[in-house]
Amino acid sequence: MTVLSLPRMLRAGQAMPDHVLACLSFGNAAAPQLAAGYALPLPPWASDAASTIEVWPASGPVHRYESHGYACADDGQHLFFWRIDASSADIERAAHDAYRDLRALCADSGYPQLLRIWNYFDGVTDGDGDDERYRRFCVGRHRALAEPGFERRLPAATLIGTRKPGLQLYGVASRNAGIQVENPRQTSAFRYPREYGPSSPSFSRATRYGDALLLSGTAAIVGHQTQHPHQLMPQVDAMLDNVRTLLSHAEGGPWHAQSLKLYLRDPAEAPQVVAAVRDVLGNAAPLLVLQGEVCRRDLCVEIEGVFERAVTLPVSA
Ligand code: 3EB
Repeated sequence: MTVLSLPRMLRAGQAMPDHVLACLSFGNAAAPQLAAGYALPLPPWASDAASTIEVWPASGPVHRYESHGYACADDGQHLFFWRIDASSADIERAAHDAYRDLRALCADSGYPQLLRIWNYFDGVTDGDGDDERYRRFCVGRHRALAEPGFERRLPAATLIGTRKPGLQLYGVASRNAGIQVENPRQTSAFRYPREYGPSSPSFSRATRYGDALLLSGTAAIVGHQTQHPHQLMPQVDAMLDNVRTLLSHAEGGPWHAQSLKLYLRDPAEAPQVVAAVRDVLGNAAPLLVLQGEVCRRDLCVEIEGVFERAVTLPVSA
């Protein structure tokens, strides 16, 4: 098993790794101009967060190229891919084409295993009933991915609404498969019932890969139902219960948080939410708070994270 160098949050001035697959900055004009740098339209909450970048270290020299409409970076072990579709007006089509091209990219590049994917686009909950943009996105994504057995190898994912138009998609693929993890407290998203749209959302709750557990965007959904609609702090508790359940259910633990991202509709609410997250997941991991919309109107908050297998230190005599 090759080891994935986990993404790290770096503050301005902190040393960069020698080789880098990608650097992500978050909605801030002041972000350093970096090679392999990508900007996400997600305003960070605090000024220290504004100078934070997410760095994906590479295991060695990086090959950069464009293929199938994606900007690609690979180090021989893992492939980082990135794409912006400026036109997201027909979001079903944009999603279909982006995922169709991603499948072709993964197959052709020798990195057939999708581990983790992030999806960001505007107006996620605009439109009513089956015309809602999130539901149209799910239809397009499902149409591009569906084939026998695909629900047993879905990547972990995040999907968040932005205010900037366009579909932005990035993630990482590998040569070796990860292990799909579902949450016993939640209906698998790919089995959500018809009331949530014509096609179910194609993602897993987490991917376990070597010493890493890549946790998908997790909200206050138990079974398939939103808990405490529109109520922030009760949703935070339900969301953290979901995370706790998944962490204890995923084999190979105990797992500890390595980096966390929290998405809030209203970042002014961050302090109390951050305190609740710290109570459950500890103080050690960097936690980035970003402004974004969860894909159900009644959901206020979502969390994602990278977790690592706890290392047992040898006891010195
Ligand atoms: C949920 O559990 C909340 O459609 O890719 C979280 C992560 C959510 C990913 C996606 C949706 C997605 O249904 C929303």
